[in-house]
Amino acid sequence: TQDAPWWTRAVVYQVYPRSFADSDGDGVGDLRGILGRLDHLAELGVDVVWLSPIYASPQDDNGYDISDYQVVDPVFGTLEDLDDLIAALHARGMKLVMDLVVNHTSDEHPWFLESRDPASPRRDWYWWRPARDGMAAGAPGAEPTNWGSFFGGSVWELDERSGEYFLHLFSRKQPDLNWENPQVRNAVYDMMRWWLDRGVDGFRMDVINLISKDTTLPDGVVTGGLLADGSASYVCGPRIHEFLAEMHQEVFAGRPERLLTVGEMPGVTVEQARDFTDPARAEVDMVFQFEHVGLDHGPGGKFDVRPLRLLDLKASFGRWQAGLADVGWNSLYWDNHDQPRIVSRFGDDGRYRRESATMLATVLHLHRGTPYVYQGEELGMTNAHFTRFDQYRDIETLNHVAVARSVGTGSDEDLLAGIAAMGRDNARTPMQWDDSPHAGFTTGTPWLEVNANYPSVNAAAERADPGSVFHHYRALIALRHEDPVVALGDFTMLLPDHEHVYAFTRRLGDETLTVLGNFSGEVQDAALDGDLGDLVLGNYAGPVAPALRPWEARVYRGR
Ligand code: ISL
Repeated sequence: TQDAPWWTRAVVYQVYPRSFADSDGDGVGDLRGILGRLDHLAELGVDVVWLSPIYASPQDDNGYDISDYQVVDPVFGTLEDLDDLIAALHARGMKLVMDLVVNHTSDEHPWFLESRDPASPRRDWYWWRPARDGMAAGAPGAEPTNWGSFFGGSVWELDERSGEYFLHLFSRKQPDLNWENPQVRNAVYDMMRWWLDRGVDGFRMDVINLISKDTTLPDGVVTGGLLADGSASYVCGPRIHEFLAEMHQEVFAGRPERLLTVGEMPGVTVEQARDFTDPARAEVDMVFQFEHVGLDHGPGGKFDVRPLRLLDLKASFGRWQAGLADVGWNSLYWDNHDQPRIVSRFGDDGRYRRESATMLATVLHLHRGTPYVYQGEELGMTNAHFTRFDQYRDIETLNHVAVARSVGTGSDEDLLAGIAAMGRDNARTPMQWDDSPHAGFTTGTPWLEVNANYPSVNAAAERADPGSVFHHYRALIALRHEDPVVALGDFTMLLPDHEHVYAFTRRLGDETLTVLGNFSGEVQDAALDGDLGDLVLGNYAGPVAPALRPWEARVYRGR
């Protein structure tokens, strides 16, 4: 167990800089704001900070549309601020992982601006295609393929200048880079080496399994509506393993320090993830998979919400634990800047907010894999509970509403219910530091409304209460640091058919941890045979009852 990589014992904390802490009163979080809050992270005990994009950007998708990879956007500060952040984290024994967004750039990146000229040597750096055979550019249905984009509408945008279309899997301001071109790949690798030389400790790679496309660009099958799902042509495309192995070789191999790489991979299967994270193949250390965050999506997609069935969650996590048991490694997450708040989603953000948030944390963190905590999750922050369209800012949500209205599906009431449950702004409301105006996030006007519950749900209150969500996260992180069974023990699912209780063991040598979580607001019997040992962690005070109380979590250690 001594030679297992350091990140098996580590917990990563994601900072979404726009919403973390604002030092200059412009209503948008910034790097100096983060620097002022490092005590919070140190007290929590996390090992790594993953910083969402702070690069120069028109902010069409809050920084996931980059116009210069080597410049810090003035809204977040300066390169000097970032150097200071790296140094301050390192001084406290923490690492910094940067977001790497290289499936696409901004349409305002100089590479794309040059590429718009058909005679430019950079023309081939993006995916330019003429209108469909025999059709006039701009005519309805003349797009080179019938694929729909992640953010609504076609993936193709016509550029009047050349009369050709460019591909964008996300917004029209996020043109896809052409990874077939070796110059593109080398430019990306140069940029990555430049950041590593500056002292960053790894990368979280945005939609990295979408970078290789089927170059024949075939139409997809239209199932409902006008546009098709083109994902078969770009999810884990033909050259994806080759590109990631090349990146590893060019950027990471031979570096003296052991870095951390995590690939965000929508649509990845467990079999594919095993290959991506097999150390012998040297591609990435771990991936973010999406199965468990799709379990409450209906046939109409993410905004067509249905209740979670616990058996589906167990089946899914169980397969990932088994599939990556001997080869590869899991990442573990409930929340990030794209997902609704877990306590509102799979827990109870009212009466049992504290209990359900701590139960969900316990179950997740004690799986085998590296846990990720998204800012505010450690406080039990909830969904925004917005009631009006004009409270939302996210491009995905706004485009979804526009598309639904243009095709006339759904009442306003249904639309509001869908985005209130699933919209990405739920995760993006400002961090709740204390009960002062705007939750202590800013002295100005926050770019997105602060959650109305900040007077009671905030970091100051959580830190002052030993039974809080915050102190439970601290205890879970400390347990991972202290007890090797958490990092490296084998996983066995128990009670796979119980509809409300999640139960499993972790075993290493002669030690066994047994974890129980009640996924309901009712008392549940979870009869497990034998002596489970000592209770090492729970989320209820006082004597242990025979049955599990609402949203109760227990961790036993036996030998
Ligand atoms: O949240 C989603 C929409 O339902 C996902 O499809 C999300 O767009 C996908 O996980 C990719 O996310 C990443 O790339 C996007 C960016 O908008 C997200 O914030 C980022 O995490 C494009 O760069």
